[in-house]
Amino acid sequence: MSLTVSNERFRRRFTTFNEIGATNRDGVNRPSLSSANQEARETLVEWFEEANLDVTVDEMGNLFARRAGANDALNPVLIGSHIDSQYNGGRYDGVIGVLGALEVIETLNADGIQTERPIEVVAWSNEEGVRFQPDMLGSGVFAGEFDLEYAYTREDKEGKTFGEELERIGYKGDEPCEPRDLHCYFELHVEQGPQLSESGLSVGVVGGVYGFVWMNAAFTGSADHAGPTPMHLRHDALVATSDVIESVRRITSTGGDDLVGTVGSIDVHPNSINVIPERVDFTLDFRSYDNDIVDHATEQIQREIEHAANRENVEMEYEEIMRVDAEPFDDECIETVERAADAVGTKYMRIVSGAGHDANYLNEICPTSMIFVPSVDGISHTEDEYTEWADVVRGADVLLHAVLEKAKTDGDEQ
Ligand code: HGY
Ligand code: MN
Ligand code: MN
Repeated sequence: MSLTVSNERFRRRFTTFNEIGATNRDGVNRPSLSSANQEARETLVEWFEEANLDVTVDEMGNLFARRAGANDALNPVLIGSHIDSQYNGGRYDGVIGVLGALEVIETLNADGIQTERPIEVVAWSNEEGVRFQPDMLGSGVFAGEFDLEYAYTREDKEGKTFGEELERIGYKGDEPCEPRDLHCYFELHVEQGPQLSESGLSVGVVGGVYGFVWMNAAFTGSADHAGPTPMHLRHDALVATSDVIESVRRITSTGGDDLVGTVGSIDVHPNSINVIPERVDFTLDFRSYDNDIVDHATEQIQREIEHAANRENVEMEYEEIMRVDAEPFDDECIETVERAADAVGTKYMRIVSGAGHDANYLNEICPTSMIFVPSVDGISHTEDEYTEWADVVRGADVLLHAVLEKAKTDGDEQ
């Protein structure tokens, strides 16, 4: 029987951790840098220290916990994910990747296994991008995609900045947040889509992540009385917005088989039943594994915004807040995950991720791959997100064996 993680210890930690910020519908509410996120960080640091890991906090609040290797000068194997959540999100998204990585360490400790290479567990800041856009901000600064000042000035809807909130919760660390030598990066995560659930398989070996673009857009018309104002005199920001929302479906229906588009957030001002909407702010999210398809959809939606503004004679604004390219993960790391799945004795399928992950950015600075476990009915980013516990444990076992393969060295590798 190959080495396996402790089901009991892992489940106990998962249950305890998800009591933090728990909602009354079995979800969690631990948005980035919230007090619940602070409590989650404190719990994680406590568990890292109990596992005799050397904990560091970097300038973006990314948490690193290091286990020395026999040859500690070698580049580390990095494993982890994120612990910030959606507003009223699921208990598995991100969490199983961080607690699964910690469970790998606990298993090595319990079995007295000394790896050649050091191993580091990471919990990235601000992966979800719901409170502070863009998403994957902590790993993005670490990989050199965004500079620190840009990240610190990102504001939430109440005008609070990322830097202030990081300071407030006490996780604005001194460790530089910048690229450094890593041997490789693995991330265990729930699939958040229907493929594994439909296939009946427990493990997805992730070959890459969709490229995607996020945009903020706004229309400004004229507020006026909903009663006496004749229709031909109106400049209704919400009518222009509804034209654009309708065009998202038109673009995705013709833009490419895997193209998806979403308007997820919309704010209407003054949002009053008998006032013609003066201003509407809304977001756009387009994704595909083909970068040209994402670029084409971006051009099309910009045209739709311009046409809608002209038709309704309102002012328009839009800005691209992030664009990450689809890039295949490292073949060697992918094959390591496949061998690890074989070692665990579980069937798997190759899969591409429609959801963004910190691995998108790690893939730019070191060999990277991911391990997926099924989301029941593909549901995620809601309190109904669910994964069978046996699948979570199997995913952690695959992570354990991928780490064991990569953390030993043959000869003079660095
Ligand atoms: O948007 C995403 O795919 C991720 O949850 N940040
Ligand atoms: Mn996630
Ligand atoms: Mn997510």
